[in-house]
Amino acid sequence: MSGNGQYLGLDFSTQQIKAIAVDDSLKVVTEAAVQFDTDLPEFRTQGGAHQHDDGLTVTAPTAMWVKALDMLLSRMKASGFNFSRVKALSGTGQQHGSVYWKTGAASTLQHLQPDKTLYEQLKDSFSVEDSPIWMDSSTTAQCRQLEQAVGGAQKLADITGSRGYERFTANQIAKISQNNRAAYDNCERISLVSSFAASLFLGNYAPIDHSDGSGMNLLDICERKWSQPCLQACAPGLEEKLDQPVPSFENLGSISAYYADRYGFSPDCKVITFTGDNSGSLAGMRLQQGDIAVSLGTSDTLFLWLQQPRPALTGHIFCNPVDGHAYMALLCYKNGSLTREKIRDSSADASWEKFSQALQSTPMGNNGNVGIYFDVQEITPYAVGVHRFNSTDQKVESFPPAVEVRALVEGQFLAKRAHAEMLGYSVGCNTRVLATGGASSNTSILQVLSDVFNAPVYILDTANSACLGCAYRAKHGWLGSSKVQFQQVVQGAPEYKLAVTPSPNAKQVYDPLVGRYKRLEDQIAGQ
Ligand code: ADP
Ligand code: XUL
Repeated sequence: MSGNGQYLGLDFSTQQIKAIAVDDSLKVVTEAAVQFDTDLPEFRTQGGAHQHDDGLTVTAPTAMWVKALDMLLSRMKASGFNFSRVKALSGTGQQHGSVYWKTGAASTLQHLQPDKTLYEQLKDSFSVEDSPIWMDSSTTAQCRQLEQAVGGAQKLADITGSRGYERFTANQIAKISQNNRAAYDNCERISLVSSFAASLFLGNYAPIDHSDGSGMNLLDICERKWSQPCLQACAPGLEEKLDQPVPSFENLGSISAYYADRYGFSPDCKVITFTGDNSGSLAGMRLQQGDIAVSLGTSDTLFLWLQQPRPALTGHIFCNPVDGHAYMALLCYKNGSLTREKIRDSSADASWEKFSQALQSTPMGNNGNVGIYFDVQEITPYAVGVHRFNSTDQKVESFPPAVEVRALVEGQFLAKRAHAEMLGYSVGCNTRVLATGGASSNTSILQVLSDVFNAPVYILDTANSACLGCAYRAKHGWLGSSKVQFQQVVQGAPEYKLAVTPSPNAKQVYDPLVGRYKRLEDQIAGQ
């Protein structure tokens, strides 16, 4: 599997686009990025997005993403990157966002002229100029309509892996079809951000992949086909505008001649199906069955590899991006690092060191004291507020500082375990917890994580795991997904580091606490 070829991963994320190239041994050889707000100020985005006055609608200019790609590739060329060595490329996009290609745009894509930028040629190719993105929460009415049409929220989750969520694409498409019918009718193809980005490289419409397609409330995740009842409830003539979804590792064919002529790519460079950013991260973190990945960044996310999905009213099940028979679960928490910072400031003199000492000086299980700290409206579950309970489940107003710190961190990890178990996950003897994100540098926090899951915690230095994962996926797709498994392809990638192992008796303390935490959470979420 060695040689002198390279593989390129692209990431079309919320605030920037990035590229990472790896060589045949999966060593990173080049990184490049374009920041939307600062590199493309003419689009007037904040954090890559336009926040609308209703406080709910959030969009991003589609043509900005096109211009960003021109800039990214020009920068790489100017820095001397040799595109001719790239054997295959793949990529990710922020999930759920959608692109509306105007009637006739396919022809423009198929006849890209190398003496012009992509932006010059494609800027007028979209019937909706600003794409709805994942931060949007303006489609509650459409969510309820869709749930009702298929027989309720749990039924929609059983089919598509998630109940109706505002940011999910079906609800965004339904809103456009209801409120802006001319734009809907004048659109010949709807892409996700990921398949839109793949289309730019392919010079033709790229299909939506099963994994990112699972974030739409439209894909039947067991059949891996569009769900007819969901399509029909969403908007007229939708299947034609989506075309059929494909496995996330499919080789889509050679790159458009535009890139060979303009940047010196090999005409044989293959485009491997693009997917969602969380799916890309699963690949970048090289998650295996039994592993659990916890990202402790601005918000906390958790991914799982699942063999058997069990969709619930919280959390999401997606088709697995690297194995066509498996699934992944995703849980998203808004109250992550910012909440830990708040308690650090109020109970540990604004010092991570004191925060860590508080965790070390308090016992596992916190003498029965449990806390739920949702400073902002939480996604998992949909609840808000700070709630403290003593060992007899009585609500209390405050905890001593060290108890407060432990209650916060234990509560955050008990919540993750409880919700992961609801989605079909169970801690086994081979379970590894893979931690990443800013707070994974704190060993005391990792010790609580390890104890709550009764599993060793490993750390990864993968700030760009989604982008890197797509460089790995490009190699997998190029070698042929039917010939080699993804896990074999990434065998040589940099290893994880063991950070902590569970304390003796952790299982006895936390197994019963998970159920108790869930009961308390249900109590506050039902209020
Ligand atoms: P992003 O999601 O924006 O990529 P990062 O993964 O970089 O965020 O994480 C940033 C967060 O890491 C900060 O908000 C901070 O609270 C947290 N962090 C940094 N150092 C520590 C530490 N020693 N202990 C706990 N949390 C930390
Ligand atoms: C996942 C989600 C975000 C986006 C942007 O459901 O909405 O993680 O993918 O990163």
